[in-house]
Amino acid sequence: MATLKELSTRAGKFSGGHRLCPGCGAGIIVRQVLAAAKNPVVVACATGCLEVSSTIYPYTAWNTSFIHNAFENAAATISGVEAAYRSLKRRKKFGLEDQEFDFIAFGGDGGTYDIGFQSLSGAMERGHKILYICYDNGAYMNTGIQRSSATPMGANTTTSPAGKKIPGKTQFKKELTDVMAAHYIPYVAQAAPSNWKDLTRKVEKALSIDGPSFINVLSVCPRGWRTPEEKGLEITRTAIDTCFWPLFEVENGTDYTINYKPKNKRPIEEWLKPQGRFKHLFKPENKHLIEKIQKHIDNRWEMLLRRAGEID
Ligand SMILES: Cc1ncc(C[n+]2csc(CCOP(=O)(O)OP(=O)(O)O)c2C)c(N)n1
Ligand code: SF4
Repeated sequence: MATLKELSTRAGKFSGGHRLCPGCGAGIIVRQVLAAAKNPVVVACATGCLEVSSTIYPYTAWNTSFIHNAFENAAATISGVEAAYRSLKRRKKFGLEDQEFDFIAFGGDGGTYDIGFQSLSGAMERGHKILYICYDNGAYMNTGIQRSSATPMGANTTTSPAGKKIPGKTQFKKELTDVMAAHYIPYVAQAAPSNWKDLTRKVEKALSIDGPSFINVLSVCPRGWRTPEEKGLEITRTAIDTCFWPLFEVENGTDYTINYKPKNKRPIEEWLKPQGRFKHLFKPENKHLIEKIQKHIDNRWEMLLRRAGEID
């Protein structure tokens, strides 16, 4: 793994001065991901908070090549760029035969789990040498906190408003990391910026593979989660310690590894409590929902442990 010194020299690929909210996870994730890339990077970015806040004309926070495309096709765009690069390299055009690039797409959960899913699935299945990073903040934050298929059960969003009719979102979150593993691509992982060494190692591994890779990264959104802006990484750690967001990787679709096993798995209340979007769950009439969420988390954690061969 690159040393801290090396990482710090590469950190300038995404500069400060962008207009993401204070405490937003997306900027922290992009800096960590780009620092882990040792080659020049070509980025494609789906519409969303990351893109609109970092590319306000005539300014840009990206010291990389950068393509903004439609909301739904970051993966298609970056796979086209990669294919064009391979073709030019083969034909020895523009001196590209001596130059390596890393091709990375970024998308929020709306642009990845939902609207960009078909282009992501297609690009992965075709086998391009690209890395897709989803920064998952669990809602369409940029357009006003609408629920996505990544929104956790019980979350209060503008399209799953907690009130008399419903107690927040009624469905469990789609587990996209597992869905991506089911593409049987070389490398899929789940990570978080609080565990930066783990994230850095995963990005390095993904970029070293001659084929497609996908990393799903938990991204705090103080505005949508209704959390204090300085508490982001602490809350992210709680997601990992409660097993709401396990850190794991999957090679070639079947080879699961758990990268972090909490010594004492914390109760899911500790993840829900600090977030205003789950406030209503702590009313007596919603107690059963917390129990339901806990059961779901426990089952899922057990399933992961089983897949990783940690239990029978
Ligand atoms: C096809 C299409 N539908 C809707 C929009 C409007 N839109 C722009 S950003 C956005 C939300 C993005 O959410 P997400 O991908 O989760 O990223 P975040 O804003 O949370 O970072 C939406 C709905 C659009 N640009 N294109
Ligand atoms: S709304 Fe959320 S995701 Fe968007 S910039 Fe602000 S903190 Fe980041």
